[in-house]
Amino acid sequence: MDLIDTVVPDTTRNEQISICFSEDEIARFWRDGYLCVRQLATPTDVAQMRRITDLGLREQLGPIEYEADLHYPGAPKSLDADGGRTVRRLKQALSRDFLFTDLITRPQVLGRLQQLLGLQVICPLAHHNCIMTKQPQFSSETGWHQDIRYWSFAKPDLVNTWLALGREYSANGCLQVIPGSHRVDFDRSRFDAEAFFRADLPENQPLIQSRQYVELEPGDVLFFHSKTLHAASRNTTTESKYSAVFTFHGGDNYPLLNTRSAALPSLLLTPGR
Ligand SMILES: O=C(O)CCC(=O)C(=O)O
Repeated sequence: MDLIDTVVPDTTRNEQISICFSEDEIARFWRDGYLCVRQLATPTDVAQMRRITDLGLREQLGPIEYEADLHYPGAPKSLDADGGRTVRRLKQALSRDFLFTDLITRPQVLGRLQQLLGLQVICPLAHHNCIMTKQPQFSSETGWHQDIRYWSFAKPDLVNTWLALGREYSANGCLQVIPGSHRVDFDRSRFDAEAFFRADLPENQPLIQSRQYVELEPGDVLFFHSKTLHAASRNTTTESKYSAVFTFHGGDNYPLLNTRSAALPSLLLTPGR
């Protein structure tokens, strides 16, 4: 197995990034349910995270979620089928290298999360905390959903960060989001049995047509609310797409006992460097 080089933090670029959102950016986040910050991670961060990802994929270092586990459209039918070992997520990213903790506790990230969630920011290890991979041949299509559908918290107010480790654009399955959808109180009937927002319902069409493709460059971070409807298509290019994804909530929120959200501990974030 390869050893990964010790990380030498490179702050040359991201120190130029402000440590907080402007008032206008905060207003836009709450209006739209998402906001991108460009170049929040440095090229050195991105290169090192890609090395960690390559190693995890090459050595199949668990815990791993395979495309075949989820049966989304386009996924291999089973782990034994052609492409059955196509990885969807390298889980527990925070345990794979300290660099991920370093990144989320930097003032440029933690400061922004505090503006959205309050002074105490908590990162549940049970959700996201992964490197998502979208591989050309066997990637799948993720239908419209709110992340809160998977989770059980006292309040549905969590914020995700999605860090691009390469270019993300429509052909390789970048995220698509529906602005303002986190503010809508949807009737349950607008979702299917698996809590996907139904693309076949006429009443859902206006919202789906208002979708925005979130194009990202390496090092860009998308902040989005756990109720923001989002989806992604397959990767139709010849290159894999990698993104490091984490979720956070404030100190006034907590996972409900005996649920998957409480199955692992959480990290209370304190400022790093
Ligand atoms: O990249 C994708 O397919 C979307 C992933 C996603 O939204 C999720 O797993 O919650």
